[in-house]
Amino acid sequence: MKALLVIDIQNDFIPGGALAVPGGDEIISIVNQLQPKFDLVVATQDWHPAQHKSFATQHSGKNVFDIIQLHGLEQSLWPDHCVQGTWGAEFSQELDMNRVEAIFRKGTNPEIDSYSGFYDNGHQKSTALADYLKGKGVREVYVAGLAADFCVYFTAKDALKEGFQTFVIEDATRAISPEGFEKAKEDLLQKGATIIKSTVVH
Ligand code: VGL
Ligand code: ZN
Repeated sequence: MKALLVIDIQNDFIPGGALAVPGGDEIISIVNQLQPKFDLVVATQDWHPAQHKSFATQHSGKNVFDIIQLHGLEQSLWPDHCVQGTWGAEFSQELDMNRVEAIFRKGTNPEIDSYSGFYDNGHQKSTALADYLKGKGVREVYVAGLAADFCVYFTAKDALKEGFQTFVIEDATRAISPEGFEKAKEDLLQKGATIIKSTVVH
């Protein structure tokens, strides 16, 4: 059983959104074409309360992209994004949601960020995604979506930790920082992931 994890293809992460990933819109048709090739498709949705502590606006004197310590963890500060119930938090209109069996929301605790679809950044609480996939008999997980150097990277890392054979579909993701993604890829390869192109998925 192989599953496609569609990570955070939300308005705020595509051009026109609050935390736009360059070229983020270019992956959507690829993700749509990939979906029928999988036994199971699930999506994640970054879903922050308005006062989320990953927002620079919640820290006086701090700027977007500053790095702070938050409850003992390094935290990059972001523009307000993916606020629950707003347009920016909605999935892109271009994304085909018909085959998506479940949506896992993350980043709902205002005190801690959650890049991975599986766990928060402190690995304290699970979203139940791992159990869900295991319950469906999934052994192979393919990761696509946004952003390559944050939520896709952390999701793939946790997928490996959970024992899934893990693939990152390189042309079905885009990075906030291309250099950041190069480092992320090295780390994922070293941990046992496979980086592939969408053309080899059948
Ligand atoms: C993400 C930064 C903040 C992502 C989410 O989806 O990669 N990045 N929140
Ligand atoms: Zn976020």
